[in-house]
Amino acid sequence: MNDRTDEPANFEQKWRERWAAEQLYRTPEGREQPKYYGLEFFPYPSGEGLSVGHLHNYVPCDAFARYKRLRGYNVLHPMGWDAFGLPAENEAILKGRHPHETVVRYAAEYKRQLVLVGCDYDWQREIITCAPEYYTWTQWVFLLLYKRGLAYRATGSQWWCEKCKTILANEQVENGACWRHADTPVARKELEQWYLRITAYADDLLRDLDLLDWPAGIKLMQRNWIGRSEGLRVPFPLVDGDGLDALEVFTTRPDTLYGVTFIVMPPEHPQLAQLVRAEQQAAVDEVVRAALRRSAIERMGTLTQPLGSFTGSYVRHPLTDEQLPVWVGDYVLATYATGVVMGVPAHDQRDWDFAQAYALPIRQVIVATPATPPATLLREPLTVPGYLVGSGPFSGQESASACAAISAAANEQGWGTPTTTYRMRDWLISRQRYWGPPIPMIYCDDCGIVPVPEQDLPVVLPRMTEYVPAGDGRSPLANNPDFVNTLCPRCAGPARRETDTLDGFLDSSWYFLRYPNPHEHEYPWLSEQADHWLPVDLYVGGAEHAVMHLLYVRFCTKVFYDAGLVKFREPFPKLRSQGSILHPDGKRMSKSRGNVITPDEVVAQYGADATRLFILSLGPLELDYRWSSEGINGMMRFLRRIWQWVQRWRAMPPNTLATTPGPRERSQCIQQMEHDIERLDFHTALAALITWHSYLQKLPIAQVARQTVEDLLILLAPMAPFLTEELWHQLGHSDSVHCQRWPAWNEADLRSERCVIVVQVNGRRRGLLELSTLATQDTVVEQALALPKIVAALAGKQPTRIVYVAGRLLNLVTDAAAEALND
Ligand code: ANZ
Ligand code: ZN
Ligand code: ZN
Repeated sequence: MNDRTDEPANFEQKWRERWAAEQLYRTPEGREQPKYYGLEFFPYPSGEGLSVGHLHNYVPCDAFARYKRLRGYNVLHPMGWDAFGLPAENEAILKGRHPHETVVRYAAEYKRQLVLVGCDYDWQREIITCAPEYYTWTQWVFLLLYKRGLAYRATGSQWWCEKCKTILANEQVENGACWRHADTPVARKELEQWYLRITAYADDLLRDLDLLDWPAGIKLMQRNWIGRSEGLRVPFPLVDGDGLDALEVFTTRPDTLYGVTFIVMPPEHPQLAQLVRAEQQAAVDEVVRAALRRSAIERMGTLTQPLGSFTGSYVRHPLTDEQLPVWVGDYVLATYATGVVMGVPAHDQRDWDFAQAYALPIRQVIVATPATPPATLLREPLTVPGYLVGSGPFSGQESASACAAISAAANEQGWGTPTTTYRMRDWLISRQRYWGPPIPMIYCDDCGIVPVPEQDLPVVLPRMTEYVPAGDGRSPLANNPDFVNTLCPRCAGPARRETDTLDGFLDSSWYFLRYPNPHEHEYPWLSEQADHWLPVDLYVGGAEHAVMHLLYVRFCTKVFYDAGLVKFREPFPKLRSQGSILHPDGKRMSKSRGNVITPDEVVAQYGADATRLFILSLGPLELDYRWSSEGINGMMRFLRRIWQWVQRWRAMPPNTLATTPGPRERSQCIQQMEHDIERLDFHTALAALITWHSYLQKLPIAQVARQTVEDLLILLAPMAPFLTEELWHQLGHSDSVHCQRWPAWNEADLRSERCVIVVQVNGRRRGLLELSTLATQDTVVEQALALPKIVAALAGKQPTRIVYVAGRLLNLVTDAAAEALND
């Protein structure tokens, strides 16, 4: 008896092959059923392969797509490869291979691992961004942006990483270092580059955040990243400007205008040299040199002493006509707003620190309560709003109304302009690297910049053996004369191609539109398909993409919408992020630490179903968890119990009399599972199923109807697809368990036992709730909070304490009341 048929190794591989051969997960063509489009961030296939950590993204999404299929949805659940870009190229360089080779190999390996754990992707729709069939349309997207005035070329001082040997977008600079090379401080380099005008969509991107069902943290990061500020621009006329007439500042606190005692410009300011007087030159040069060595964090933070020096120039205050000194200071950002700050040390922390460091005058113009005189000696800046003093005609007003009044006066009298500024910059899209779609632009001496005509796409990335960047600021494509030299599409004269390539984030900014028609030759996507499948119903991926990918893809979608190419403004109305899976020792898994656990080793030992169940049993998706072999062992025991129970049932003589036992337990289980799975709470859905099975297991097997066994298998199928398929066939079926219908629960089964719960707010009776006796505390609270009378009684407050006497009484206590009770 060494032939254990319940060993997963004996049946899992069989089903992998059969499902693939039968194309079980092929996306249906029909339009009668409701659609479900589920998507996970497509990975960049790296040589390390998948770790079990990646499964925390893919397995719950897979189980959910399977569940949706059983619920009668037409499911589109595709997978592809984000294969262009720096990480893929760097890895190929490291391995001494060509990226063309490595990405294809790595992608095949990822696919094998995803199939291994039972993922149900429709592989007919697999896409890879480095294939000409795909990047034709990435180049087309760039041309679309160009035609709409959203792509432009400009020279600027850019962040350069010495290790990546390329320009980085602002988003790719973290703490003054490269996002991929934390040990490599970025440097400034002057280059002519292509930009995408994402700032034109700043307000739309901000406003539509309200439409999104996304994790609050990610929305907040986007909001901060966009960084909208309303304020006033004020030019301060120069006393002796040597050709320059004024320095314009931006302030969000016009109410502090009378408190300005100096003006500060950053070391990078283009007009700085013009303003420095001979006596100050040496000191200013020293500050500029020292500042450029500091990281952005050091410069902007309040922890380090600001560096500064007087320039020797003065401006005039537009209202008081007073002369104010112009300083250079490294806490001012050259790229934010106007790049010049009015120093109000009495009311701004950084200005205060600067004034303290360089003994500059401090003038208080805001007081906390009306009509109090300013302090004789201010000990710290008063940064909160208050009432104006020493502010001419505006004295006595409260900060908010003074801001409005001063802005209006500035506008009327012409000495200032109310404006909105954004922290976000335009998206720097050119890379001086080989591994990306060539930017489809041509330079002609006679015609200037000429876009490649659409019918000439793709501009094929030539195969080059020398693709490693030299670090001279030029793309390796510049060394390929066959690529560079071309004819001008307009005048047919000799011309040169753009040799920079597109940032990898453009590839991922439209890929979700490709899956509905991955093999389309004439268009990037077909509206008939896009209108049907999009937007994506559920998008799941790591929170590390909060600002880059997730902002760019929203921007591109809005451009497509404005161009009439899609009917929706947001690609992903619902987003979830999964937490990490840590090694049992609590550390992150990484190849350098040598602690990566692979799906291969785990599946070989426990089987794919037990691996899946363990991941699904962990808890809320967004949290981090440790890997644990005890946990998987527990899941393996559960699967074995199911197996043995079904075998016992099969061994019974056919019994047509058995009726469905415990209808209430059954309905309760199904109802609970639906509720939980819709929230991706597979851990509690699984618990409900285990509870039902424990109940059934205690019954004499002769009392169990075939229907009950089959229901149980279907309910388990999304989570444990292999075992359920095997048992389903053992029950005599020839079709797949994954093509069945999710069993229905019965209202009547649950209704039988109801109870009436008294709902109190702060101990006073405010309403009644009739519910099933089985309702959990969460459900009771949820429903109580929806009662109009309770909403009224709470008056917008959140209960801070909840007292629940099961089936009888619920008391919601708010903070204020709790405090009153304590008094
Ligand atoms: C005077 C003032 C007085 C300010 C006060 C604040 C408080 P947010 O809200 O982030 O937009 N600022 C303007 N441009 C800057 C630059 N290029 N680099 C560094 N700081 C700059 O910040 C706007 C405020 O940041 C502006 O308002 C300005 O300081 C400063 F009691 O002006 B304020
Ligand atoms: Zn780098
Ligand atoms: Zn020409």
